Amino acid sequence: MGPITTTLWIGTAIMVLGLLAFLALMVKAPAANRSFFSATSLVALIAATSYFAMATGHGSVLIGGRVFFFARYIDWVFTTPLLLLDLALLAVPSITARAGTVATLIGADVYMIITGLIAGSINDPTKYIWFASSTIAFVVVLYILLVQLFGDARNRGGSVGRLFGNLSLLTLILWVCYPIVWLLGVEGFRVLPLTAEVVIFALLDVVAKIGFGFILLTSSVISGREAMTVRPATSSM
Ligand code: RET
Repeated sequence: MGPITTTLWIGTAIMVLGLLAFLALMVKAPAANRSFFSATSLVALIAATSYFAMATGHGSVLIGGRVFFFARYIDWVFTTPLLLLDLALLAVPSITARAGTVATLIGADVYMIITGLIAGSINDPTKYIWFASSTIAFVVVLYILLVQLFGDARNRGGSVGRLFGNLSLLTLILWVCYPIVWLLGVEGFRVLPLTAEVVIFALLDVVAKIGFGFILLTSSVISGREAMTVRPATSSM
């Protein structure tokens, strides 16, 4: 088994373990905070599925002699909106009160991944037009997250504001790495060999999904060890 397949199997195992840990944490969680556990567990499940597909050779195709892991984008198109939903649920007491903002956030995010998928599957220079479109949508996502939702979270004050601050900073740092690795990797300028790209994406995916999930779900705000201040509007969704 080569280093790429080994990495993909390790990725699968970590995502499955993360899923089991999140489900175990959900059992003890206050009912009002269950949405965070369901959304984050679904992120781990989808990632485990995608890594399994890639490890077994069913998540990639050859395009002009280069391996293209299309399964990543199927993963990201579902998991990045779910991660953003976690952050939005944290920032606003009721998602419905910010329905327009959250819809724009998730719409821009889905556009970012779909245009990224097209960019990744093209072998001529028009791919950079798709890359640029994707990047513009990424800037919109970051703006809504770091300016609009951050403002909402700060207004909620205390530990919710602090948790949102930490998680959105982690999100900013990790998510910015994705287009950079993509550009340096085999989809872009080929500075990184495929093995390095697969390893770096696996590390990013584990921290952005499982690391993020642990920080969120074990926080006193969400796990219920603190007087409940977060009430996602699950009943009105
Ligand atoms: C692509 C290439 C085109 C330009 C941009 C990209 C951004 C991808 C991002 C992915 C985030 C993934 C996460 C996954 C799992 O947790 C599609 C690489 C802007 C931001 C966080």
